Amino acid sequence: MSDRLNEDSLADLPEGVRRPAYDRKAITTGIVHLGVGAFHRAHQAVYTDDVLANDPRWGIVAASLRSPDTYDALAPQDGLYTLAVRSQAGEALRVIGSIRQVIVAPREVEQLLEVMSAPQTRIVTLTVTEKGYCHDPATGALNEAHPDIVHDLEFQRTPKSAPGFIVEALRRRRAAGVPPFTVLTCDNLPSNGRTVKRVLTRFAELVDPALGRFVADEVSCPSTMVDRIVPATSDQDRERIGEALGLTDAWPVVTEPFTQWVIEDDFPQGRPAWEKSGAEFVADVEPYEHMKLRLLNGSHSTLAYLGYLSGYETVADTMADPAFVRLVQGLMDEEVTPTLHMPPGADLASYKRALIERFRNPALKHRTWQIAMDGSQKLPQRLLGTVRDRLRESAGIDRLSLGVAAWMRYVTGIDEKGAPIDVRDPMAARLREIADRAGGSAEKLAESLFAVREIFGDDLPKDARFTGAVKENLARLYEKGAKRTVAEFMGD
Ligand code: CS2
Repeated sequence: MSDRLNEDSLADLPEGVRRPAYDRKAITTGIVHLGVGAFHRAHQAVYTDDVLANDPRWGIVAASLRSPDTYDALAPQDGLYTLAVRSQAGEALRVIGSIRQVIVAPREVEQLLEVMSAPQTRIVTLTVTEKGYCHDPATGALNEAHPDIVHDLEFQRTPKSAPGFIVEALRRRRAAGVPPFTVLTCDNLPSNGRTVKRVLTRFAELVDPALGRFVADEVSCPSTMVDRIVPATSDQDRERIGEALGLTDAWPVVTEPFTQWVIEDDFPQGRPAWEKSGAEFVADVEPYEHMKLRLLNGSHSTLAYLGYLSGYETVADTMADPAFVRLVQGLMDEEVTPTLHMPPGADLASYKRALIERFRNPALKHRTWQIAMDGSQKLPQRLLGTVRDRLRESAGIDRLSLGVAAWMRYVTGIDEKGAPIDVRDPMAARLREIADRAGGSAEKLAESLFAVREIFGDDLPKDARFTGAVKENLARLYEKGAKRTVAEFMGD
């Protein structure tokens, strides 16, 4: 296996491997994507690959805002990579060609700004994860004290952050009389279009009030609900896929058969016909977004913290324990579903059934540790919004509060056997300090974590039903451990 996947070796691929159904030389750039991680490559880039077969205007220039790793893997492959769709039935391989070029933003700032400012770029898509928006997770407002935002406001022409790049490119377009691109966020934020619009408008306003008004009035930021489970690629994946291809692919992406993309149809400069590859265009994404964030991601985070603490490496391992299946089923049916307002015709029951199957998929090695990452940025939209709705109705939060308690136990950075946990979170240092000061007291730990306003807001720490339920569950986790707590969990 010496040869590398690239334009020249495409013809050598085994017959069963699907490849781009278009002439890659004929495509032009219509989309700039920020955050070229596995999720983008298993989701939006695939929908776009389908579209390119009929419309060559939507090629993607993809930028990584931090590390050169994706560039190093994909540049020698002419941007090509393999999508491996895995289930118990087997693995289907497909080479995706929609990414024309990868840019490493920190070392090619000007090149990225140029392509973002080009008139033919009509959409800027983003998957920069929750923390990439430099916002306050509890309120959704721009965090003006964020080091990258402070930097980007001082050095506007050489930004580092996603908001900094977007606003500088919009400023250039406005100055040149080029209409603004549409900003399409594909991250798991609540009301993600509105959140990104708020962040961008505020940033632009701080640069120049007139630019702030321009962003507010002229820039369209449709909301989207994106869904596909994409675990980090492992070395075994690389090896297995390389063998099947007969070629080396330095960074394939591995995913599940399920995929969904619901998008608000608001693209003043035009858009690809993504509906032809299965995307749904609707007038209001919010109900879908709530459904997905609260059912899928809320369950995922709950499984991740409790599963990790119980010693389970992957979501599928966690779901092989029937007590965890009961817990998530109860969480979804009893505590989340009553808070959702779905459009008529939406089939929640089959959505939830499918979720249980998706979580169980043993062909995906989705590590609990991976999902546990960045909890400070995820908890508000995954669990705490649901908690607020339940408290308003004086309804039970037994399982929701167990999920929150498990996060608290996790961010202490010490597992149930006394071994260190590698807690990855922009607030990790602060959370660790709080935990160290609490010294193993559930009461003190919970009290000090409730005081982190960016996560819990001003209201939740004052609600005794919430704080009481979390403390009780946290005490149980300390006393019995996660596995026994879940096994003995009875619910309301
Ligand atoms: C996961 C998500 O890592 C996580 O936090 O919950 O990435 C999840 O797999 C996707 O949102 C599924 O669409």
